[in-house]
Amino acid sequence: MKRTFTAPLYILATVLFGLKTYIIYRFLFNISLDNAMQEFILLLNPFVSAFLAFGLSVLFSRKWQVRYIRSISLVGSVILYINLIFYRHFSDFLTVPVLMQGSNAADLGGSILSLIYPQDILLFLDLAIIWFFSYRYKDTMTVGYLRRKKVSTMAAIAAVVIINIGLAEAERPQLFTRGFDREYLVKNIGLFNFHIYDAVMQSKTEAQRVFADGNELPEILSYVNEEVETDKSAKFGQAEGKNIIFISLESMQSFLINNELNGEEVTPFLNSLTEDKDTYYFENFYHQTEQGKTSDSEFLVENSLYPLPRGAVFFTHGQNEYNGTPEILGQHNYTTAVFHSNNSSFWNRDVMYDSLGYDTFYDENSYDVIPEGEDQNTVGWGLMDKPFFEQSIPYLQEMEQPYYTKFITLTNHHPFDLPEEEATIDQFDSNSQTLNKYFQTARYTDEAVQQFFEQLKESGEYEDSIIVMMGDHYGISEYHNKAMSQYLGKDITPYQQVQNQRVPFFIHIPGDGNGQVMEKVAGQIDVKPTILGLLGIESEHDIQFGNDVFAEDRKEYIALRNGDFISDDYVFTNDMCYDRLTGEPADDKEGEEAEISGETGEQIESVCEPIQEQVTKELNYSDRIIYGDLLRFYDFEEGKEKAS
Ligand code: GP9
Ligand code: MN
Repeated sequence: MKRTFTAPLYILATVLFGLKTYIIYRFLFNISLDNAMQEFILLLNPFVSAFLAFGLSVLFSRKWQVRYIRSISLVGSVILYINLIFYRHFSDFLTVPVLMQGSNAADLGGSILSLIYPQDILLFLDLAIIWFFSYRYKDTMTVGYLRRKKVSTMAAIAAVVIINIGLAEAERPQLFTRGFDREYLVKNIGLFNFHIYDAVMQSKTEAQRVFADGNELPEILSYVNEEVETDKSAKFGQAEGKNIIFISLESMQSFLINNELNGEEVTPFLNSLTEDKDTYYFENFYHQTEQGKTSDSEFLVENSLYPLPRGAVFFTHGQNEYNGTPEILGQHNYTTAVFHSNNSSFWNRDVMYDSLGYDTFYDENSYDVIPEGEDQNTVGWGLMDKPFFEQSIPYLQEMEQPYYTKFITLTNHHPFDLPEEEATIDQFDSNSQTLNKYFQTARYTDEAVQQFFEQLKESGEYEDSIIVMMGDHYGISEYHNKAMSQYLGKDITPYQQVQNQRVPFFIHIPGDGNGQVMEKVAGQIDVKPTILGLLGIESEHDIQFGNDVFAEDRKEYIALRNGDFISDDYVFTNDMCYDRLTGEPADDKEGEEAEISGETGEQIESVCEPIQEQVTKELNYSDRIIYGDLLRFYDFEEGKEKAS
């Protein structure tokens, strides 16, 4: 006798798909769970989302129920899987703006393949079962529902959604208004509802530009003047008229500097600079990037504005009005150029570099790139750093001085592949291939930079130049924390995770003589005012959120894009305040009197609170400038709103 199944198809789909989603959240994403309630919400929301999606099928005729359930389970599985691949690389979830950068994903090539595992096929098991049942038992598992049943199912859906959101709000107040941490959103409302939220945010963002006018500027201007602006530093104008050679060190993190692997220095050349008399090395310098990675770091460096909480500002607002360093220096008779051997459209650079005021972009067409054969000079993403620098020198020599140039390296990029004969240090030995290989490519870039210094000297470009070098963002994401903990010999606590966001920052001034290791807290937002300060260019009319790193009266904190921050005294992350130097919780005040704020008379819950408020305000001002394209209403000469 043929077996029959009478359970509704949508219930089967809800259970199987919900279970799969939960397994992915719990075991394949690295979502931090701090208490039992968070565990419960994470378990609940996959089933709520699945019920919401599949439950709607009761509204349809039997034929359409089957079609609808098949399509939803297919689309849902694909969305989950794409997110998983993305997550394996970025430890982050997709957003609409990132999706629109599909061209970038296509260029990931080898990177993507290394993120797909054979056993992933198991993640489509539920889909196979749902489809099988939908063919085999569609007669018994679907019914034309009566009106009463339709209404009660909709009511049940509404009820579970409200319970889910209610619990999430209780666990995480202002979840939706603050919303800038994607992990919290996914953890609380699930990936699919997060995507809906993200799409709504996107349309809101687009509307913002249309409705913006200059009225918002005065408030922002007075904030910048009162809270950000510093006096001139002692080094103001010290390098007047010099060339600037800025080198973006792909994925270089500070933990490599002055550190060893099997008793060998990882980056001997960069290490030697930390002791060099002409070099200032900043050991507490943080990257502040988000989803736009390298391009976000470029945005910070050129504008001293924050990149966006979602997507890459290079893409989403590439045609805004800016007042970037290249444009300013162009007005001071500088020639400006970027050197980077990749597609000019990657990260929308061709468009954005125009908006920033660059004269020339030497992209991959300017280089002799040999992808295969005996003379092959590429790996992974393209031209290797050594030939890249070598081939750049003649262009540099041709340029009219003074110049402002930016070199973007590439070899030390995920998945950190390197031809065997180029490797001059062993791999690390851990469960993470990524971290294991990272040391070799980092060493390669170190050698490439050393070689570039020599070539600059030989070609006569060195003497009159200042060389600024900066890591663009992390190379080793949270996903590899187990291996990182093995290498660093300590637990990766939330505090340590923030400390791992330090990237090296060097300012090399030939002939300076006072070079030293600088302990002060600084970040990518500070690069523009620092360079302009050294060159002696007044920036009092600029709208920017960073400070000259050499100024005495600097702001006391660096804001990360997710609202975390590092101040002189504290590290704030995951809603916890830590002592910056010891990593111990800073609010452990048991038995002590709670502090009372002098300003509001209210009880201060955390010593981090005042800076936290300031950080939120500042990130918000920066976002408003970008979303509203507000600089189009600003007169940089006069330092005030344009007369309309
Ligand atoms: C691409 C290169 C790398 O041109 O800058 O980009 P990333 O993936 O690091 O943002
Ligand atoms: Mn990068």
